[in-house]
Amino acid sequence: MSNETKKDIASTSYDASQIQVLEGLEAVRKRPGMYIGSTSAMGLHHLVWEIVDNSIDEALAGFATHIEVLINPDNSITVIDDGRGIPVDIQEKTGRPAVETVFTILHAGGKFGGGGYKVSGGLHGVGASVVNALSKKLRVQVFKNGHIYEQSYKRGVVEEDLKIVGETDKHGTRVDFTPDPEIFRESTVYVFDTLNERIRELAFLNKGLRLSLTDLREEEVKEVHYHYEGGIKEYVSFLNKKKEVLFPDPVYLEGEQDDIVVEVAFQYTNTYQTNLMSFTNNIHTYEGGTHESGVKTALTRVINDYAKRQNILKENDDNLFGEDVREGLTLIVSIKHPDPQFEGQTKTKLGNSEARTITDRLFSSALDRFLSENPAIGKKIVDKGILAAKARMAAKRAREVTRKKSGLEISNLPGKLADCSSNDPEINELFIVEGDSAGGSAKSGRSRHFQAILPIRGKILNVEKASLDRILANEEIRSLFTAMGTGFGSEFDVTKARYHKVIIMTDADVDGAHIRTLLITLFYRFFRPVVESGYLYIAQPPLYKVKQGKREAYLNSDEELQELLNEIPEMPKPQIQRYKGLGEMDAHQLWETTMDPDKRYLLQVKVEDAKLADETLDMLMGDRVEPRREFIETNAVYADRLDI
Ligand code: TTJ
Repeated sequence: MSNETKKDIASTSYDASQIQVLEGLEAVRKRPGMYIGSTSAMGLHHLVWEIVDNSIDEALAGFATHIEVLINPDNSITVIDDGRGIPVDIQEKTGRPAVETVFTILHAGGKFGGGGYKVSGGLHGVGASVVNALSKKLRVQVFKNGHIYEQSYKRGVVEEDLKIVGETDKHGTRVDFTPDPEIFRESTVYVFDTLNERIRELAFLNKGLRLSLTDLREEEVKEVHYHYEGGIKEYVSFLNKKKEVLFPDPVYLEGEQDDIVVEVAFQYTNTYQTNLMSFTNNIHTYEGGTHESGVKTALTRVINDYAKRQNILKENDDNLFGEDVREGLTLIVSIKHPDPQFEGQTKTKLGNSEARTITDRLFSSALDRFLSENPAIGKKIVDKGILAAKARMAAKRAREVTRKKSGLEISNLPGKLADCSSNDPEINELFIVEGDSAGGSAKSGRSRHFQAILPIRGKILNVEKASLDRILANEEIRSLFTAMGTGFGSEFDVTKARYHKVIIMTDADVDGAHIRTLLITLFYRFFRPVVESGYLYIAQPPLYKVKQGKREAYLNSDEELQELLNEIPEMPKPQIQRYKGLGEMDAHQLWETTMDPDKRYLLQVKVEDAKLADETLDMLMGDRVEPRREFIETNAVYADRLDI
């Protein structure tokens, strides 16, 4: 081939790749959402993960051991790793340095090095060129072969050729980028906590890897370092930190087959909740998938086999269900797969069928060995599963009874319920009232047509501590379930709700607040769709009544009272009555101040509020005394108006 022809080919391919670059850039900047999900705060943070994922890949390949992320004072981001450094040699196909291609050609991310586990092939997995296109400025430095190579870009466009700017004995890659405010119009301000949480998770998921985050925006520099030799085993301990555990050390196992690495860590708590998380190549597979179902099947099978072998379950006993052996379980399964297939609504469900077989096999044999070697723990786990099975069967019986009795016939409704006469859930309201005397006032004060009253007595069962069968045996709770008409557990149906406003009406004191927290938790746990539909409310009974001559007013807070007292004349002397409980109001007062839709003020309970109540209760009523005492000590001043 003549020299001239060679040059021709080179320049042709150069032009071609230039066109490819510009077209790619334009596509990304025109529809950024297609590449990074959105241009909101989510998309802004996504840029960091696109870059960090490349360093994680280099760590998974066994070369990088440290990854540093900096939030600079101007909200630009720096990511540094100590890997091999992105290749700088000229590629035959493009005639450009490989590193330039990484930052300018769409989807070029995974092409170098081949093989290995690529995080950057995952969720969005669009690579560094997208970050580059969406950055006002980006600079890459490669520390390699004794040199520091550097190239800069503006909105994805190369400024000048890759050049050597210094000498070094280090190896690694550093990227500095400033998100483009023309793209991220909502905000270009990074949130420390958002970055921090994912970086900590990445440290848990990649044992031995050192990750740090430094926030240089404030005078007082914030810096966190993560390094977990135990990986997901430490993650499980972290998740169970505030819970009482069945055995002190989480079980951890690791195995590899056909280039698929499987890690599982688990530990039982004495709660009734299950916390099972799965990951594939560091991506949280929220929708589960084959690795998750492999673990679940194995867990159920191995525990049942063990229970029968040890004669804890008798030959003819029913097997424990999956849900039984998962009660109280905190488990993480994390796999690394060279070619993951993500499916499902949000592409967070693993589809590879071989992942099921491998996870099942590896986990089965490890769990089997663990149980054989630790019979005392094995017994505890089986016993807990048997209790859960009993609760499940009790719940089923209870459900059958409620089903038989269900329907909207008044005769089947709980005796204590004073139902309304309307059959229209849209206008119907259920007041859950603490105490019989307040219940009495509410019954006589209400508008019978659309307002129903359910009085409950004392402190209802704490649903956090109680097991399912006790919850269902509790009379107060059963009447609530029946009154609501929604059914229970897997048969729950929010469209059957008999009231679209459920109003918790308790005293404005600490006990009232506690009962309210319990009720909200109950709804959060067992009627969550009711909360999600916005049907749950809190009544606001007044704290004070002020009377001056013939005029009177009801006030809901100390501030309102003070305001009123400042406004009205000093004479005649106003009479101030402080309501300690609903019982102190007569039927008419209760209607006027708290129940009359025209005058009352209701607080709608949002799912986040309910979640908070749930967590508060978890802490206040859980087994561990220490956090509870801390809470009460630090909140002692507010105890009088402990609120949610
Ligand atoms: C690929 O295979 C040959 C040796 O280098 C491998 C590589 O590309 N390693 C690598 C890339 N380490 N770190 C990166 C990287 C780091 C950042 C911060 C950003 C990007 C896009 C890549």
